Amino acid sequence: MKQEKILILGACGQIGVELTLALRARFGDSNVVASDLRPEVHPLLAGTGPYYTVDATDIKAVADIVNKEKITQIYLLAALLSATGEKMPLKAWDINMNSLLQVLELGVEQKLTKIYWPSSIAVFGTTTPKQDTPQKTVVEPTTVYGISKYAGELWCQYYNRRYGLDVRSLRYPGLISWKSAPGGGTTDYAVEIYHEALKHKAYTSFLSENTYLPMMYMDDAIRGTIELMEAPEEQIKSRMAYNLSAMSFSPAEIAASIQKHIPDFSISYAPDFRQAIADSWPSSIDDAAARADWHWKHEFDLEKMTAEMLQHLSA
Ligand code: NAD
Ligand code: AKB
Repeated sequence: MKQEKILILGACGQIGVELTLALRARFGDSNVVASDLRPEVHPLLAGTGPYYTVDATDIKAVADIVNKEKITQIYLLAALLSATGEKMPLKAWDINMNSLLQVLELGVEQKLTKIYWPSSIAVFGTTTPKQDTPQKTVVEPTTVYGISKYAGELWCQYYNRRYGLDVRSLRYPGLISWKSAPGGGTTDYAVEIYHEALKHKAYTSFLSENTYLPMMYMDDAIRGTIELMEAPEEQIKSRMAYNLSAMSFSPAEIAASIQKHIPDFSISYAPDFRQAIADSWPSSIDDAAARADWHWKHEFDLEKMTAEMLQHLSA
């Protein structure tokens, strides 16, 4: 069997760092080429394998790496997330859409075996059922980020139907990690709170007390991504992104779980522009299709995640 060689675009971000390390452990360091817009590789990736500085929207530069490194699969993670996207909507559209369209074209031209591109719960909007949001439902995103993700899902489905390109996608919830920092999303509070709890025993949340959002620990997200990518092709019945779920909690609930370890931790609330984004998203997600089609199963709930986050961040 031909050795697969993976290119990751956006490898220095919150997901990219951990996904690059996990894929390198699985396929060998030299078979996973990391790249990002950042001139310097992320410290956790330094010395672990090849790294290129490249703009994911510069298709010629990306194609040059694909040819030079004999790349067979691309994981496209470069994007502007929900909160940053609202500050610069046209730039977010440009980065999120053009990188995807060009990678899809490259996939066809270069006969890539697989492409991974993540979507988000941000595809859903205020007209979507809020609890246990189904895989297929009303989809009217209100943020530029959500619009780009939904349009992207349709493009992925189009390239699969029209050209047979094996492109796979997940609608991640908010991801919580200790190795790498989040990059400008609405769910970032659920990472910041652990850092502040350990440093200052206090946190001011930019989302209100009872704002419930779907969330997931990074270990589950990385395992789910690899399982999706390794599932036999006939199991992938949706070429729109799969809903993916693990837990749902509010700022008050994550604070209560931290107080079990740090009893004098206190939380206060000062909602900002991100509250409106959170209010437009589901509170919980129904991921029955992922569980049935390729046997997705999460491992971390809020209590298990809090124990791990505090242990790793205080080590
Ligand atoms: P991040 O912001 O932490 O990382 C994105 C990386 O892309 C950064 O290192 C940035 O330097 C890089 N980048 C930005 N523009 C680029 C460009 N033009 N060319 C090359 N690199 C560029 O984001 P993340 O959280 O790691 O997200 C990765 C993907 O997963 C994104 O598509 C995001 O929408 C999706 N996603 C993330 C979450 C989450 O909670 N982290 C949830 C849902 C979906
Ligand atoms: C964000 O908050 O923008 C991301 C996401 C849920 O897509 N974490």
